[in-house]
Parts: sequence; structure tokens; C-alpha cells
Amino acid sequence: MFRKILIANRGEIALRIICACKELGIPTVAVYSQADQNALHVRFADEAVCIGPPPSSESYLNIPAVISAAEVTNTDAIHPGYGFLAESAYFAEVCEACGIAFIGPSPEVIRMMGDKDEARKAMQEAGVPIVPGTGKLKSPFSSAASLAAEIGYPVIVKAAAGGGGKGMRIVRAPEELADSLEIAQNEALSAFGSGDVYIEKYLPVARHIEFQLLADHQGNVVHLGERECSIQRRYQKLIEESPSPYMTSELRNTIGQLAVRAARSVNYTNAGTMEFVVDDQGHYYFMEMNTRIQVEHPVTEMVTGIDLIKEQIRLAAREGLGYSQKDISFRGNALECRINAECPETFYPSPGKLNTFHPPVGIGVRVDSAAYNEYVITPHYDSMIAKIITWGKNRKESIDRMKRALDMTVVEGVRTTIPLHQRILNDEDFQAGRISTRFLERWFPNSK
Ligand code: MV4
Repeated sequence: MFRKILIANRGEIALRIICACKELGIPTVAVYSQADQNALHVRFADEAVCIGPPPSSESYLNIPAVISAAEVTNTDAIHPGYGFLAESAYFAEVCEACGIAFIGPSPEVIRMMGDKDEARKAMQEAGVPIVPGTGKLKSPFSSAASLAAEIGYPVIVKAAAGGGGKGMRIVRAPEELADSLEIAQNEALSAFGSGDVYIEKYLPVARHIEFQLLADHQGNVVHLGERECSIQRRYQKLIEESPSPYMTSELRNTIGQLAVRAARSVNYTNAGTMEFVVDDQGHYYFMEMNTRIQVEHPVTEMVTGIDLIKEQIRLAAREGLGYSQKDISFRGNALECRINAECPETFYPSPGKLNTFHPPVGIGVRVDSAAYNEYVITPHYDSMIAKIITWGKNRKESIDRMKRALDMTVVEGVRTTIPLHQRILNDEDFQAGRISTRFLERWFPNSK
């Protein structure tokens, strides 16, 4: 096992990783920017190293600074959390070259999955259904019009280096294609440094369902069921849950086993998520694979009882899984609401000081947060204040708990997404489990 773990992140996920390390008896090192001097991850880690000024490009994304902090503290492993360096194959390689374990999959598999076109090819080879589409297209896109016509409209243009909805454009008719390709290419070039784009058939009423996987270095892979993440706005997830109200245990076994086989076929290790879109007929298609721990991992922890961060650490230390698929069972339902410092109507960030922060408590309620009274949400980082997670013996109990938990949450000083969550939880369609990626369109017709 590791002697000491450095956490290359901030906020609630840094605290979450400290929790796992404390329970495992492993000392921790926090890194922080000048904006985070008073942050809880700094307080609760055993050591802390300032790695630069507030902008993340000069601190949390500064690889030499992070590696130096690991060297001076004699750290033998780094947990990257999510965001920042979590999906940088280059960073994982640098860790390896410095003799520091990267708590995540191999650089090779991070790189493969980071290229959505490569990922699609690998999954197709493993027998996983993918949406009809093209390979990477080259400017001036002379072949695009005929390829898109062959696929059939609507189509969606995606950036190969994208993910999570970045660099995507839905194209409803042939005359919009050329402009969409151009815009997507430019967006991708400035956001990811690569302008590679490709075209897929667009599935209009789709659900976003993702499977959690765990894999050791001996080729053992299990799935921990799915998370339903269809309630999004501008590709920002608002509410996640497990299990999905659409899933049958039969479909879970089918997709789960397929995902397990596919992960094994690319020598996947550590924790990962395979994301699918599922249409109204129950057809499912691979979308992308996330090679990190995800924001919404707690809902899976709540229904399986498995601590995903501890598992990541154990697996990175090359311990075997120690259990198989038949040992994993699912109990009840869990929901997660992301509470952001945002205007609930416009979704504009609302940074500022939390004059009062009182998180909800009580049976079946979990709060993952790094906020406290007088905590300041700075515009330098993302605007999440807390994740409220509820567990119930069934979906109704979990929803009822979430409603009362939100009623008993006090956030003063900034605007939050709590009113929007309350509106969703009180919605008849949501309560009946009738959700899709278009759920919020009715209320926000101008967004995608
Ligand atoms: C799609 C899709 C439908 N058809 N691709 C969005 C995030 C990224 N991981 C993949 N995403 C999607 N890709 C095809 N071919 C639907 C989504 C999607 C979505 C689209 C519009 C509005 C909300 C959405 C929520 C989840 C997934």
C-alpha cells in the first residue's frame, strides 16, 4: 500500500479523497492555490503545499508544481480527483516517469478514450453497439455532405478531443452542416488544441445512462450498475440517480456484462465509467468512456455499499479486486442534487460569500461539500457548493428525503440551483420516472 498520497485537486472531491485516506490510514498531502489558503482540504490533510496563484492554469493544472510538491513531501501516489489533470494522459506519464503512482488507469487507455473516435473504434471491436457515424473528418470537409446524407438527419457533429458535451453541435438539415462543422472545428481547436471532428446520427429522445466499472491489474473487472444522468442543462448534470428508473435487471446484466468485457479488451484498470445513450425502444449505444472518478459517484456508493475512492487506491496499489460480479448487490435508490452557486433561471454563476451555510442532516442524507459559514465561492473555479445525496429503500422514499433535505438546506449570500431542484422533484413526470435528455427543454426552451 502507499506510504503517502498527494491530492491534486480542491473542493469537495479533495475532502472526499482525504476521508478515504484517513480510513485507510494513509497520510495525505494537499496542494492549494493562493485562493484556497483557508480551504478545508488544506486543513484536513496531514501536509499542505501552496502550488501557485489562483488561476488553475498556474496552480491545479501546473504539472511541474504538482510534481515538485509530491517530490518534496516524499509522496508515492497522486490522486487527481475529477477535472483538472484527471484525464491528462501526459500527466499520468509524468507521474510514472517520476516513480509516483497515478491513481487511475494507464496513460495508454486514458489517451485512447480521450480520442472519441478511437474510443468508438475500440468499443465497436469489442462488440459494443455504437451510433452510426463517420471517422475523423478533414477540412474542407468535402466528403461530409454525402456521409451525413447517408447517415440520415438529424446528425450531431462532435469534437474527437471533446467529451461531456463540449464541442458538440446538432445539425437538423443539410444546409446547416457546413457552418456547424466549421464552428465545431473552431470551438474544438481553441478548447482542446485539436480541431478533429466527426459526425454521428443524432438520437433525439435519449437517455444518458452510464455504467460504473472497477478493474484490477489481474484482468478482473466488475460493474456496479448504472447511473441515470439525463437531467442536464447545457450538458451540465443537475440530478443523477441509481438505479435508472428505466432499467430492468435483465438490461442491466446485458449492458453491464458488455461493458465489463469491453473494459477487459482494452486492458482497462482502476475505476471508469462507460456512458451510453438509450433510446425509447431500449436500444443502447456507447458514447464515451470517462477514465476518472466522476462527480456523481456517490449514488453508486449508496446503492452498492462500495467506497469507490478506497477501491481506486487499492487497485492503483495493484491489489486484486477480491470479489466478483455475483458479490455485488444493489439496494434501494439514491439521488444526487448538485447545488451550484448560480442563478436558477439563467444559470449564470453567482460567486460570493456564503454568509450562512447550513447543510441538511438526518437519516439517509449525505452531503459532500467543502463549504462552511463565510466560505467564498471564487470565480476562479467551478461553482458547486455541495452535492446532496439521499438514499431510500425505493425511489419514492429517496425523492421524499431529497425534498425535505433541500427544504432544510440554508445557503445565504449567493443564488443557488435549489429552487430548480425543488421544481424538478415536484414534477409529475420526474416522479413517474419519465425523464429524458429533453426533460428541461419544456422549462428552458432556449437551451439544448
Ligand atoms: C448524443 C446524444 C444523442 N445522439 N449523441 C451529451 C454529452 C456527451 N457525453 C454525449 N451527449 C449526447 N450525445 C448522439 N449521437 C445525446 C447526448 C446527450 C444530450 C443531448 C442534448 C441535450 C442533453 C443531453 C444529455 C445527455 C446526453
